[in-house]
Amino acid sequence: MKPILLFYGVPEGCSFGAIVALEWSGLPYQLCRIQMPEVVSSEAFKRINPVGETPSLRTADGRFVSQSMAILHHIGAAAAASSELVPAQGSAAFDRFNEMLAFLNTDFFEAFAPLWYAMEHGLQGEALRAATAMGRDKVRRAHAALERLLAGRDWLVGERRTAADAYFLGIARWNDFHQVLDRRDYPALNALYERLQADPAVRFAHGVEHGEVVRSTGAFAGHVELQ
Ligand SMILES: N[C@@H](CCC(=O)N[C@@H](CS)C(=O)NCC(=O)O)C(=O)O
Repeated sequence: MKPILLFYGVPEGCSFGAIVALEWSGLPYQLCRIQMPEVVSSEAFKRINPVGETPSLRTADGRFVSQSMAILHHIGAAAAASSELVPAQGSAAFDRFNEMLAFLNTDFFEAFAPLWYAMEHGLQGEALRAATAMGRDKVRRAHAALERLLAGRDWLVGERRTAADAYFLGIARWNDFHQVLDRRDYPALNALYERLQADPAVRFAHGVEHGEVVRSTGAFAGHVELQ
């Protein structure tokens, strides 16, 4: 058995939550840095994930798993049950976890898609205006929905953080890039965001993305090259 290996995308991709979840898991793991869009779309990386996206993960028994939801579930199942990264299958918390993760991975993630598309494809004129208006509207709606989903809760699922909270942060920070809204207008969402920002695993993941030398509070076993 080898350590889990996570292929994470930079800059500031949605792999962020998987790095945080690995830190929280206590599992030994390595990281492989994948530059977007150049390396993620290369033939070498498509041998790992034919879709050409990050995150991807090599499991301890050598299989490749892609898609954030599958990766976060894998980490949760491999970690000690006491980590509570993913609630026990069959529990009410498990249903809530999947509900939150699906919302984040579809509605919340996709809300930002027109804004990224406009930027990455250099849209101009009316096309730019249309994509920007659509993206800004979708981001506001997704934040309002998440604020309602969070009502009365400190964490997305229950009394404790789960892998869904880690994934949330990796997407929510995209607002800082596109400057759509003031997060403080969504108090429960903002409180979750700030609580997570203070977490040592989150600070570690930010440092890793920025290529800094940072101390793991989990069982990080270093970087490896794609080759
Ligand atoms: N459905 C996938 C989406 C993954 C995805 O879109 N990843 C982006 C980064 S957040 C990516 O790799 N994009 C390739 C690129 O930017 O060239 C998942 O949930 O993991």
